[in-house]
Amino acid sequence: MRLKDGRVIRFPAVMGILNVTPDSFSDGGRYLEPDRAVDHALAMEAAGAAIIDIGGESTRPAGAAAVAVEVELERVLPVIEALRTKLKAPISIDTRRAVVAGAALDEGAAIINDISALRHDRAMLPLAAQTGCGVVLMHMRGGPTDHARYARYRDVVAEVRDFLEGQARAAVAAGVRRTRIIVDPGLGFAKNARHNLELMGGLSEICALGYPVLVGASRKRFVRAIAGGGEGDLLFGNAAVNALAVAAGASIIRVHDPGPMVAVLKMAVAIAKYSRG
Ligand code: HH2
Repeated sequence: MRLKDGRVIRFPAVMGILNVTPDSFSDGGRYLEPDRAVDHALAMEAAGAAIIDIGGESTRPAGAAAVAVEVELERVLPVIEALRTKLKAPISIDTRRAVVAGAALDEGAAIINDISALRHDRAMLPLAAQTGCGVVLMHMRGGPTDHARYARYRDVVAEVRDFLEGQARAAVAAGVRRTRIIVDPGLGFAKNARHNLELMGGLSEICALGYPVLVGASRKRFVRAIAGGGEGDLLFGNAAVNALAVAAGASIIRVHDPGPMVAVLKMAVAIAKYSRG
């Protein structure tokens, strides 16, 4: 994907997660201090992450507390500003708020990663269109605190695919470039473990939409439930999800631990070249 500033992200790629929050479910509190956050972003880039995804609001299902917009800005902006001259990899800003996204883009972020697929804040769609940034459209129902309630589908793969297609079309109609859109089935957001597995099993149908697909399974509850909660169990559980995602045609895997997942991606890509399916 060619970004507005000319930088190119080669797919499939690893997106490294940087949660500048006190309460994210797996790394909350660890990178709240800007220097530590900056060091971690640089370490993830050195480990092979091609995108650094920075978020200042936790979306963990267990009653994630809504964060004031000022707090979200105070968390992410100093980090993005400090990374401006240090980081080569593009930054995506993980937010549902146009004020935060706009400020992050001004500081040099190149992609908006919006778990509400630009629906939460009406100013998000025009912002994305006007700035020419990349956009991640993720499927979710409800909001961060109540999405579990909406985990009901007749055919989760078809419904998620149709939603993503509709949101991508709406974004294009509003002026977002088709070539800057990434879609994401939103594993764990208004989905139970079975829904997540069905989405993984049907991922190639979502890839068939023709947009790069992002898969974010890292350390999520369904991986814990199936692979086990120990450090090794989670890592290898995630590795399996990411390898299968790449085999199915995913373009971006969103991970907390880029080092091992870059190795997983390289192996999956090498095999995919010889796929007969
Ligand atoms: N998952 C989380 C947050 N943002 N964005 C996209 N596009 N896809 C995802 O699957 C996704 C996301 C939740 O994970 P994490 O960032 O680790 O935790 P928290 O939201 O608690 O900060």
